[in-house]
Amino acid sequence: MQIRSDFDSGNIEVINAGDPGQVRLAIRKDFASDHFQWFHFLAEGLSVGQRHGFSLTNAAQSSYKSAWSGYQAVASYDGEDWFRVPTTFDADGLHFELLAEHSSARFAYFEPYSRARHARLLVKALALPNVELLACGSSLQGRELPLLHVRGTASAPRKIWLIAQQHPGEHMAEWYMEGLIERLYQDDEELQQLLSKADLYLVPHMNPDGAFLGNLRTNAAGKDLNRAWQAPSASESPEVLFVQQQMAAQGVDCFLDIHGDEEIPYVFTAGCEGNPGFTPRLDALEQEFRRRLMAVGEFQVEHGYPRDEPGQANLALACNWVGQTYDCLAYTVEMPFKDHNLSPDPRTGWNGARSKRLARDVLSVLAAMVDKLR
Ligand code: GEM
Ligand code: ZN
Repeated sequence: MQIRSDFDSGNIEVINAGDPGQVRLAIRKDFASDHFQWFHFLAEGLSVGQRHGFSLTNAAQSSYKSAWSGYQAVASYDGEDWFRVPTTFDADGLHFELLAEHSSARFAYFEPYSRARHARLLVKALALPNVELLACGSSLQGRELPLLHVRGTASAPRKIWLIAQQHPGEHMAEWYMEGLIERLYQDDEELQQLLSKADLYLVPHMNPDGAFLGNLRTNAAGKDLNRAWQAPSASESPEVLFVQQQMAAQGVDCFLDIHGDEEIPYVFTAGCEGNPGFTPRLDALEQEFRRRLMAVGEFQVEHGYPRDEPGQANLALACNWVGQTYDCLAYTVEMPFKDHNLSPDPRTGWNGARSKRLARDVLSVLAAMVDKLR
């Protein structure tokens, strides 16, 4: 059996692949960082009809080690259809198995969103008559950082920003952006309502270097971009610096930062309740957003991060920094690496398709709230 990870978002180290029933592997650390959790590899030379077992032997030392409990790895024979495989976790690592139906299979922490698919998504977006490439930043390793502008019809539009995948291993985030861009093709009544009052500013991927390198959390300088918003730098976090410069030039009336969460098996949001500038107006907007999203999509408010105490928010996080700086509705949207346990799908768990559907539902909520953003 051959194990490979020399490709876009690949991450694995082979310890011993001699026994196909017990292949011993390890997750490589993020580039220039001690974080690790994301994995993605290709196993070739499988014996069809035979059980193959894999162990990530260092999983118990990973960044979010408690998140492996209740988690199932994903596998795919064709790179398109991804499904969950029987998985257990103990002190010796994360163990998963596959009764092979083909001679090769990919395994990953979540359904990967590839650079090639990102390129196709941009072409699809820019084919729309009201979408332009407003600006293009550059990552540390020189990968493009496109900022798309979806022009509405208002003469003085509200400006709604969405950025995705600051944390490169959270691949559900660009799946979400694909769902949003595909919705723009539908041009339905809700979308017309939204675009009659607002323009959209989209950064489909904030951390292309980290994703290509197979990182979970950091960019090519080993920086967590979602801790860089108070003091971004050209040398260590140019991705954040670029977006802040564009925000200053365009303005912001609403902001969504799209992420994935390793631990909590639900879709949820984290808001700006701890910001010094948090007001009853923003609190009411946050509550209405959550109420409306619960009514239309896979979302809940019972499970999530602990709320920040008043004035105690970490303004180095994108959501808090943008909410404070622009006095606007700002949310971190979290999708699970596991499943949304209110509507579980045993075959796939949470996946790309459900991430895309969530984006459509959030657009419906924004359409209903656009008049209240200011
Ligand atoms: C999280 S955002 C954490 C927000 N926490 C509170 N209490 N508002 C991060 O960056 O750690 C997003 C993520 O990693 O997915
Ligand atoms: Zn994240």
